[in-house]
Amino acid sequence: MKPNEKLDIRNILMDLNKYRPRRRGWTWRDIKPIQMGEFRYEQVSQGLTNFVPLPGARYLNNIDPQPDAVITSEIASGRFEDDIRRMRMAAYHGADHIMVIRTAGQSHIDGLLEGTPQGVGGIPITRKQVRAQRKALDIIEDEVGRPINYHSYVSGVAGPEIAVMFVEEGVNGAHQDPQYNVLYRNVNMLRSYVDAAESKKIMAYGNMAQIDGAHNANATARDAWKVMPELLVQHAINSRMSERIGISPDLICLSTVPPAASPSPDLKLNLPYAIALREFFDKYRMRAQMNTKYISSSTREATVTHVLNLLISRMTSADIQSTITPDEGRNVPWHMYNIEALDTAKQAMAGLDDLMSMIEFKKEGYLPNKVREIQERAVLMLEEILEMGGYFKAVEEGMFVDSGYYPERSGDGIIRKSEGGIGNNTIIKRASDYLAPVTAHYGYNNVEQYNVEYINDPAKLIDKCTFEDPDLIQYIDELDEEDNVNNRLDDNEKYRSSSLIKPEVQWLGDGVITFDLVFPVASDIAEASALLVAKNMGLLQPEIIHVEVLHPSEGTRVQVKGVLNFDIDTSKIVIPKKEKLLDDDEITNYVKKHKLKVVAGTGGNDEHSVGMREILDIKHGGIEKYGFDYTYLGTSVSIEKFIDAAIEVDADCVLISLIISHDDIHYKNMKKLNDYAIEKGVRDKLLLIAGGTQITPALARKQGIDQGFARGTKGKDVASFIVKRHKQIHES
Ligand code: Z98
Repeated sequence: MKPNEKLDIRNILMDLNKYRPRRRGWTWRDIKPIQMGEFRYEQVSQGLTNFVPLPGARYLNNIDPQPDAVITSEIASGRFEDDIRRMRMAAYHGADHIMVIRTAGQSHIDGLLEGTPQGVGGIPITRKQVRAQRKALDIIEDEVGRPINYHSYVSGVAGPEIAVMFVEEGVNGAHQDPQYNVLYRNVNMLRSYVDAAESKKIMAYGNMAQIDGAHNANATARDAWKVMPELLVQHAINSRMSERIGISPDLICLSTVPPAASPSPDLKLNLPYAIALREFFDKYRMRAQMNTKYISSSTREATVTHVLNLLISRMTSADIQSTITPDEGRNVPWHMYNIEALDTAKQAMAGLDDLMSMIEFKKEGYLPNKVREIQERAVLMLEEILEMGGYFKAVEEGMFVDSGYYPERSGDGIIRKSEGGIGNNTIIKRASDYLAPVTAHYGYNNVEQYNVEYINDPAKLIDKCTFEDPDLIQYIDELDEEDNVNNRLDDNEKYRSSSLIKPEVQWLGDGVITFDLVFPVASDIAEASALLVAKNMGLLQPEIIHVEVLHPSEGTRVQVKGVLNFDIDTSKIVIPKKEKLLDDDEITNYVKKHKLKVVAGTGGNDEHSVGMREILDIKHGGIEKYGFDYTYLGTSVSIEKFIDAAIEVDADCVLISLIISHDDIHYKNMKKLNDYAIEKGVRDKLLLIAGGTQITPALARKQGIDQGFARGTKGKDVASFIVKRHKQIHES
């Protein structure tokens, strides 16, 4: 695949029955310090072959340092075929852990689903869907040049069946934690632990990474920061069980979330917790999820929480860094939020590279005292659980997700009965001659009664099982005639195979757009007005997705979404031709021959000089390299001074950088520049060029200057333009 080619979903679906995964098991990043451009990075991994760098990287030769931690993108649009395209976007932005959220209620389904029905809040996890996504990820990982881990959930009443299917299909990681079933899905406790034993054994065989479910306690508890001691207990129960069953400690990942979020004193609460956790569980891996409990629909707020959490990840450790934030608060899992969150992690982690080689934690005082206190509370809780008669008894007594700070108790913990819940009474004791001729099976299997040679390899009794011979797998295609991927692809085929497009947020052709408005009124009137705007714009299904008070009476910001009901025919669009640039030698020879001179600076009250230096300095490929003689006037230069200086040094061209755009000041200054050059009688022999992020070239020319250069301009664009225009004027 080339970056400019689209993934063909129909092609991925073709011959899926013959697809075989390339590998089993989890892959960590290949971590090694790298010199990248001008900078040395310590906490980094190998770079990508194809990638989309951070926006600011354009000033740094488009470097794209990849952090040491595996980076997760959680994806769940309800249609797996659209999620495949999003996975590709995510991989280009640095995700190598694609976690697929499953559809609401699947944890209560006692068996595997087949086909590819459309999901709600996630996608139905089925063999066909898993296979198609793993196959697509093979293509995507070749493109980016890095293995990508594929992940979903092995909890719920079909845990062991799903675990088997995952190992068969090359799924690389999964959530597995019986406590999740018990507390949040009310699945019977005994059944959950029996299933977990089997599931973990299978995951261990498949070298899958396991993520536990402790983080759900702080998402559920009323005062999340009070649940810290319990979180340690939950991690202990699941990780110890997993290791005893055979999962390698290197693949046991503790799902940790900083329990509090600003405006609470974030670091004071979360840092001691993170240290307490890492000290107790140093042989396991940390999967750092961000706090999702205290976020609203503000993506900005979510991003700040995410960055503070990333700081904790950098100060302690994170082997897997999650990037879920803006989606979770809005419940709108859209492409752009996946990508925003990935960029947030990438940017913050690169920015915080090697932090701990420069600072250290205090060895006395608040921090170590608090760490110790959390650990002591956790140990006390575990001791009380043992005294009570063990885990099941403790759950019956409501010991978990109680909002008191242990040993304080509020009496609002989740209570489950050993005899209750989904799947109660479904455990059948194995008969004394029980036999399951399969690879990776928990508990006794009596193989020696049949063939003592196969005691460690029971599948040999039937030659092979599906783990050794994938041809034995029953691949079932679509079962539902209506609700399947073929129909969905047919429905929006025109957006795949014609020149028609529509904007989208999550599904091809969904037509959803969003926009921001500010009204000078209180929020209730602003919301109603925003809906009226959407209606008058012709949008279908208008909805308010976010409201922020700028001032109780002076202003309200409203974000609106709606659906466009027309297509855009790209074959009818006239795309402005890109200016063909002269080659380097031609520019250099001309500049030298004519001894071209330039005066440059940032105009008006503008202090932003980075962009201008990029255009001028030889180091960044600026015009200096072509032999231009330039006079740099500095920042906040008056408009008159540009022209006066040009006259003084007999320059051929003025370069003015205008970043600030409030009240169109950038355009006003361009006009002023042109007027003053005319007034001074030098307009004919002086080229006037403006640059800045908010400049539209056509609007710049309208102010009378020769050209405007917008975001992304390089020195060569400017140099080539000056030479061409100079030639036109002087050689025609
Ligand atoms: C996350 N976005 O962790 P159903 N098993 C465990 C879980 O933690 C979860 C599930 C299963 C969060 C999601 N976790 C929270 C141990 C969910 C999900 O199908 O929703 O019940 O399973 O990344």
